[in-house]
Amino acid sequence: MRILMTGAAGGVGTHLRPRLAREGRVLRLLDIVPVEPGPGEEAMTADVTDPDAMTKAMDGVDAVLHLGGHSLEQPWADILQVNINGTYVLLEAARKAGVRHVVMASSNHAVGFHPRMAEAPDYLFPRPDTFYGVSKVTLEALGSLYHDRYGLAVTCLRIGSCFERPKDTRMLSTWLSPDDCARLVEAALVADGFHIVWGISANTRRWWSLDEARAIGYEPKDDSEVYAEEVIARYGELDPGDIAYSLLGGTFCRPELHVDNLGR
Ligand code: 15L
Repeated sequence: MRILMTGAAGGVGTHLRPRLAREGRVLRLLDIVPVEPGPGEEAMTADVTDPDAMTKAMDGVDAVLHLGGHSLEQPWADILQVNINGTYVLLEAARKAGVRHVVMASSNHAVGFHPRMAEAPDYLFPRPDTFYGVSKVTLEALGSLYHDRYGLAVTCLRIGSCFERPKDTRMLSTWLSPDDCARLVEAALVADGFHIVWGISANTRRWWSLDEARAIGYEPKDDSEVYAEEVIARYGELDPGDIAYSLLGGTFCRPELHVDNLGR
């Protein structure tokens, strides 16, 4: 089995590479910056918005894991080209190559302006908090289209915060451990149909449902609670009046994230 991983040099890609390694599996690592392949890996330096390069990248591929694109807020033109057009180019190349399964990194920021709730349901209606969030809504919409129109199996992961450990108090709720991320990706890589699932660990303080992710076979094993004492001692409890606590997207919802303030 050959899996094409876009955005392989990024944070999530770097966590996943060793965790997705399997006997008989080849990971084709694609990124805009060069990546050094290890055993069981092959690498390709390419831009996801380049249709010819993406056609080549799909050759002999059974499944795609799309992590490429901007992972934070950027000016509209960059989001449009890299995240939105890049996802279209990728899906189009996958369809033409007859790739069966596509797993894509969406984000909690697709729904970031929803108020925090005890357990937000799966398939929560889009309420993006940034242009970046809009691009994740579009990614989900494109995935839905390519499933319904062309029959691709597509799973979109509304990832919370995928880091080695929670970096602040909000992440006690939104954390996805790298090991659980790999478990979720493994389940998604063989899921049929179209799904949008939350990408979080089994955090005691989680704000989001795990039902749909469990329905495709994800069994999270980690819980951020083991870090709670240390994180709270350092950062304190979340202030209920703060956007970081009252809205799902946290600080991405802050007015100062307006694109005029991004230095361009
Ligand atoms: C995301 O979508 C970002 O890519 C990541 O850097 C984190 O900030 C994460 O969301 C989050 O909400 O913690």
